[in-house]
Amino acid sequence: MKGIVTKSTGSWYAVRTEDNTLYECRIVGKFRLKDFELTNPVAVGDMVEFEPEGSDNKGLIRKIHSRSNYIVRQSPRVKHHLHLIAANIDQAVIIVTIVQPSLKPGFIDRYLLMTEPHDIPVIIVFNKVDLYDEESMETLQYFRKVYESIGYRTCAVSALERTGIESLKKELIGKISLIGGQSGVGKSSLVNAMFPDFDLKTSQISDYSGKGVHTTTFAEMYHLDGGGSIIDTPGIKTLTFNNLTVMDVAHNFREMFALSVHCRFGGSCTHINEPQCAVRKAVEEGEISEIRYQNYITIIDELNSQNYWERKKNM
Ligand SMILES: Nc1nc2c(ncn2[C@@H]2O[C@H](COP(=O)(O)OP(=O)(O)OP(=O)(O)O)[C@@H](O)[C@H]2O)c(=O)[nH]1
Ligand SMILES: [Mg+2]
Ligand SMILES: [Zn+2]
Repeated sequence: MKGIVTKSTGSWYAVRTEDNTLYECRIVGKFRLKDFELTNPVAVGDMVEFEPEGSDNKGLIRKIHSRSNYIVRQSPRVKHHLHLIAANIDQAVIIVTIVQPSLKPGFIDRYLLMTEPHDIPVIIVFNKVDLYDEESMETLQYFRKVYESIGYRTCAVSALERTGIESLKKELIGKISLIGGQSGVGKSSLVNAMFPDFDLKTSQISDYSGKGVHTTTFAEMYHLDGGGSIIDTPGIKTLTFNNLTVMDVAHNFREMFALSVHCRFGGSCTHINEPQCAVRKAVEEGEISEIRYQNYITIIDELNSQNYWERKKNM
């Protein structure tokens, strides 16, 4: 039988067939992605073939159909494993907020390193605008400009006061959208504001410390009445990238990659200290955002020191 994976807990998977029957499926055997082992071989959004077992809607996944794209991160638990977040999506909606919790420097850029390799369209949503003071509003305008100038859609909303909710909802109908972001930014609240029927669990303001408590623990797909679906995901604390090379990072900061044809070393320039680097020149001249470049450098430094320790260990 054929179905789509709508929930992944790591030990079992909910699979929905075309006639809307839900099966609880297991998987046997090891699956890999490139050279990495996966903590969860099957992702929400995967199309699978499974064999029903017994009579109580249980099943065994036999085959995963090839994916049009996927979002993958370094496993937060096992360093050299990868964790699939979702597959076969039409767009990623990155939810952030300037306050409560405050926006982690570089978080958006790190998230974009998961969507860019597959050219997945992105909407960056700034939530909780009801809480922003004048300074936060300025920060909001600044970030919106940075990301819109390099071609990402952005919007500012409040799940609490329902600001901007209807226009965001329009962007989601008919598409498969991944909803991602730090914990506590209001991912589930926003989904509830747009689609009250889902009634997703959210954390209460009273037990919410400002840090994020991981109210959503598994990725889960919800079907939209008007067509399409959304995938609510657990909050992310940190994103690191031992699955990427320095060049992968360089090629997936889109405005830098676009300029690299003018670098002396072209597509192999890392834009750090090579001579005649068009990217560094553009940063100096204000054409590339200083903050994007700083975040880029931080990620490259992280990878280089990781590689250094790996080499030491293997000597
Ligand atoms: N003031 C304000 N609070 C909000 C808004 N949206 C969400 N919240 C609050 O933020 C807290 C976290 O909301 P959730 O929807 O559970 O956040 P989440 O991103 O799904 O969190 P995880 O599931 O842990 O990743 C809750 O206390 C919400 O009431 C908003 O627009 N304004
Ligand atoms: Mg949630
Ligand atoms: Zn360069």
